[in-house]
Amino acid sequence: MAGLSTAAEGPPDVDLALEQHARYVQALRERGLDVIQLQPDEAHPDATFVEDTAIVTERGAVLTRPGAPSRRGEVQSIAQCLRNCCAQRQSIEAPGTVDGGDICQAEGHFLIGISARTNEHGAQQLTEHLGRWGYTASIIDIRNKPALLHLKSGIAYLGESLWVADAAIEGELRASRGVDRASRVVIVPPSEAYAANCVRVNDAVFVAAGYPLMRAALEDRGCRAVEIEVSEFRKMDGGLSCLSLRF
Ligand code: CIR
Repeated sequence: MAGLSTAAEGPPDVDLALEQHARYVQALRERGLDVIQLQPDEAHPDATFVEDTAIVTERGAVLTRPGAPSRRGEVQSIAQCLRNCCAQRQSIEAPGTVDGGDICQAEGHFLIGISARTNEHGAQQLTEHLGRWGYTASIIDIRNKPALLHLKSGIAYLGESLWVADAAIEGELRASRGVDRASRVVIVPPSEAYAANCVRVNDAVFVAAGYPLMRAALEDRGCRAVEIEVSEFRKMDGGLSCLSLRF
């Protein structure tokens, strides 16, 4: 695989990655989701991280313009696919850039991370599109947190005012509009920072396998934690949320 990576963990084992992906898809189905699987896209080695190409809401979808030029061609196939699922579609236009990994929805509010991938123009355009559909949005600047590729590398919203946050970003999260005082925040142990990228899927929370402290912390909060192996995607800086667009 020739995708983008800063992980310095060596190249992924492609056969194992395919196995892990198949198990991820199976786990989504077991939680009651219908899954549309796209064909492999040989020209775009990061295309498996579909989350970055669109923001899909109940009221419409925004196709992104990914911050990494090598990923911009991924959007076309997602646009094609979403044509059948979302009547309302908008797009981020140059000079705006947005990666879906920087967008965290919490009920009717969206947190938008300004990062190396998502810029202010993109955030502004996205805020306007979402606003037309009745959603609010606010910004968290993570450019001074190089360990976080995307906002959702460091935070997750699990519903019912329950959040997960990397210690490095907890303060910014708590200060954000959309995060009320009643919110509960699970702080991710620094040794398990990668596991901050977890995902609520109906009655379960998917958490990366191999992070026992995070799993226990989620279970302490009453979550049904389901461990998913994503070691080969971690090598490409990807995580659980990046591998699907859920709506
Ligand atoms: C990239 O650098 O764009 C990919 N190798 C990883 C993208 C991961 N996506 C995400 O966290 N939403």
